[in-house]
Amino acid sequence: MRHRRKNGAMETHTSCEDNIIKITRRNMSLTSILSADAIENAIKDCQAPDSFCYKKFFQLCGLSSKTPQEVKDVFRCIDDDDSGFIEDEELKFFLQKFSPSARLLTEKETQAILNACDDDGDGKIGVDEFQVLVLS
Ligand SMILES: [Ca+2]
Ligand SMILES: [Ca+2]
Repeated sequence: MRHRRKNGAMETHTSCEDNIIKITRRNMSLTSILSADAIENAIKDCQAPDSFCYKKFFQLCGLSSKTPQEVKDVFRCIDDDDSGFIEDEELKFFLQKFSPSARLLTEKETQAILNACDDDGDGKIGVDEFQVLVLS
């Protein structure tokens, strides 16, 4: 009985620490890599539905000129559930990861991104595919 309770307490402690690490990592990612002005500028440019162009967006927010490692950090920030992939659901909230008040991407826009970068055809974006999309 005592042993069980001890284990339970330890598990709670661990998951709590995990959450803190995740939150810290997410908070630092985008703001420490990209300038707030550049992000604002990029979001403004695609305010109208279906006007999102990933190439232009990555250029305006400054991501295209970052290192592969920095692009990877941004990827991690967009990968909300830490699955190692950006799925369709996460892609919808793409702009909001850069600015919380930004709009959702439309179905057409998320499809356009997937069509452009999903090389292995699994319907989601891996980190390599994301780096190619941003840096090529
Ligand atoms: Ca994911
Ligand atoms: Ca893929």
